[in-house]
Amino acid sequence: MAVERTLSIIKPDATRRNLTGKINAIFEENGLRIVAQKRIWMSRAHAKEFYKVHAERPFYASLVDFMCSGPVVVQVLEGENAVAKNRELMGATDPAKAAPGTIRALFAESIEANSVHGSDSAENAAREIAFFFAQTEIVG
Ligand code: IDP
Ligand code: MG
Repeated sequence: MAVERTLSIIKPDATRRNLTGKINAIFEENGLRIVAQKRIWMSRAHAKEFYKVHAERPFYASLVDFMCSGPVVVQVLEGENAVAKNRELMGATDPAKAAPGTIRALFAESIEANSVHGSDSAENAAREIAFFFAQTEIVG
């Protein structure tokens, strides 16, 4: 295993319900360190660009609207196997299928408003971190 970084987003459904601290506690209790974090309100252009891999999917327009519906907290998490570890802590995309105790099982409102985003590969993590953060904004 190696120390990795991954990009996490606490989505608008979770910031609206003041869940940032509870979600961050789950990361920290499970060995992921928050090495950069900021609260932003994504523009439509940014949301469309960030999720462009899903541009042909039927849920794309609604997903873009949702991601712009309120503030989000974007963060860089660091730790052993951080990409896979974060995906494990998040749980399945559909909260109905997420394992008990995972962030989505605990907090998600729906398959769309599912509280968190996490990069799905080391390659995408690097791309997504660069999308949101300058090198000088990340500790270490
Ligand atoms: P992931 O976030 O677990 O990696 P993806 O398949 O990459 O899931 O989908 C990106 C995001 O799009 C999901 O987190 C969720 O917000 C939304 N989404 C995915 N599938 C659906 C769907 O079937 N209906 C509505 N929204 C969806
Ligand atoms: Mg994904």
